[in-house]
Amino acid sequence: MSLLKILIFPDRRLRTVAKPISKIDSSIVDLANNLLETMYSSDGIGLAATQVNIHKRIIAVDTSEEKNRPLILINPLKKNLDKSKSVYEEGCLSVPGFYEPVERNNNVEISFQDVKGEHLIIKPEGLESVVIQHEMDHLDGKVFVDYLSNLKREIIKKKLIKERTKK
Ligand code: QAP
Ligand code: CO
Repeated sequence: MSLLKILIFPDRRLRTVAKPISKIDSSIVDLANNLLETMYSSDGIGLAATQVNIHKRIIAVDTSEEKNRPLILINPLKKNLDKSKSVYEEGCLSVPGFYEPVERNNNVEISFQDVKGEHLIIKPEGLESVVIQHEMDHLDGKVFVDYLSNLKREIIKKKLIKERTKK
């Protein structure tokens, strides 16, 4: 296993649209394990391959209290079951130090493949649903700050660029 380096907003590489995974082989299983290891070691609850500069459609999520319920979604697709939405304070390992409210769908169905290549469908609830939708956005080159006002996004951008030059 290995720790992967996480891209920080406004890195342009976060805007890349990831490609579907056609063959789930041992290199994809390795990638899944590395995403989980990187997520846990950074105290994250979700991480998309895009964030570690690997542009394949795979995300890691674990919203359990004990951090013992790893979830890997390969080629995830979302269906909105109705129009109801809720607001949640979101963060992101690619936007360290910032949490802002974002509105997302409540009732979604996610179809995906697991690391064994099995096709599954889940209806996530609460925080898990929010995190899955947030991570799926990364695969399309979207970051949660895109939902904020231009002013808020520009302030966050400026602060993160300043942080970067300090290192
Ligand atoms: C996405 O984000 C998420 O700023 C996953 O200093 C998170 O795991 C969606 C993190 C919350 C909805 C709600 C952020 C760790 C982790 C930070 C994360 C930080 C250290 C973010
Ligand atoms: Co994120």
